Amino acid sequence: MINIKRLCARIDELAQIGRVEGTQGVCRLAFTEADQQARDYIITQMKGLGLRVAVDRIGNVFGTRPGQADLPAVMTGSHIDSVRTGGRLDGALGVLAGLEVVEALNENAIMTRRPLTVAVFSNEEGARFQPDMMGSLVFQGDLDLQAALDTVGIDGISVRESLARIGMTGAADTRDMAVYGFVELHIEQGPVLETLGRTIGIVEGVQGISWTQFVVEGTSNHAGTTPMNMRTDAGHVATRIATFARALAGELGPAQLATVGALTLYPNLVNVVPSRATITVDLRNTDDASLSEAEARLSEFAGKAAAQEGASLRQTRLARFAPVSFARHIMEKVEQSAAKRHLSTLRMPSGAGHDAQILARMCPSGMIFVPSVGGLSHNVNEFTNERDLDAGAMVLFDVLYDLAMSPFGTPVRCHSAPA
Ligand code: HGY
Ligand code: MN
Ligand code: MN
Repeated sequence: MINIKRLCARIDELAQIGRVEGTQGVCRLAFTEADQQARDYIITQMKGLGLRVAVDRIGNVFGTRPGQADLPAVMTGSHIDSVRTGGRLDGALGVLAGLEVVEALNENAIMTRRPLTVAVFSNEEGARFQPDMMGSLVFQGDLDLQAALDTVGIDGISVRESLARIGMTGAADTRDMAVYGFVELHIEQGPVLETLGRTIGIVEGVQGISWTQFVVEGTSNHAGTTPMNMRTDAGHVATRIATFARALAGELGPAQLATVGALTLYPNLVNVVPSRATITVDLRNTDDASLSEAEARLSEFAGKAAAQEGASLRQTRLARFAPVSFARHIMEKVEQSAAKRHLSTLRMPSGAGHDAQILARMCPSGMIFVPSVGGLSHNVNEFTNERDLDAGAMVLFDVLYDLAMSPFGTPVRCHSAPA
């Protein structure tokens, strides 16, 4: 049913929007022109497939194919925003494979019992505006729309202002959209499937995520005339925090990850002792208690390092997600489809955050992974070979079809209902 050439053609077309010159990668930071152009491309594709399109006030896009019965829809999808050095598949694969499933159903004149919705969630990456998974959090209900719109990004502009600048004028109120189940196809973004020679990842859940920003305020001074014992060097404090975070991951064992992704100094000049340093630390762990221990130790160390230097310190939690487990019956459907298609599988956790972990708060959710060549992602050279893309899309078709033909299933909580 899946036409892999057609799917790859859409992946190529979408990858032209925000393409990083001279590479296969993309830069489509959330709520930028490129992000909006990508949104417009998907909406055009959805309309071409006969889907009923709704765009909500944070820019989430929902394309719905009607079913025989007016029941809660089965939903698939992902995101089209990217990091600055993004690959062409991160998020895009999940959205475009969802459209491919719709086209395959159209071509074969199959009417599923339940409606099928393909979703594009805004600002999954959280690279420009934190937290990540912002669009799906607003849809699910755990992030207030106005709070999201008021969020100021790393470039000092609010989400509201950015949406106005790109002319994104979604107005649909999707708070009561009931979802029967959510399944997201995504590249693994890590080395595990490739290393073990498996094709399909049966994702058991998503590890916990903690993002913290530290702002250290010291005193700018002359690099040549200021004795070492008379400095309040914000940069020195920040680099100690970075070194501690790395050592902490080593001490807490292989499940603990620590990344310093952003570090800016002010005035950032060769001969000036920095007066301000801004540093972010991304901590992840499959175990929530260990993640909390890592957060506490990092925070304590940062406070001590700043005090020893006579500097002030401001800590801001930019994102915090507890580990999430996916629905057993969806994992089983992924496993059954892969077995029927003689595809090798591996049950595994997700290292990366995904919209599916937010949808899991409101309906049974699951994910399908396909291998990333070299384990590369958040890198313009991100790549998955066509055979694996085809396998992932076929398994997605099977699972969505199975769910969409199901008349039964656990009642889903519309997020506007009490938790
Ligand atoms: O950070 C993440 O894990 C995801 O790519 N937003
Ligand atoms: Mn992603
Ligand atoms: Mn990503």
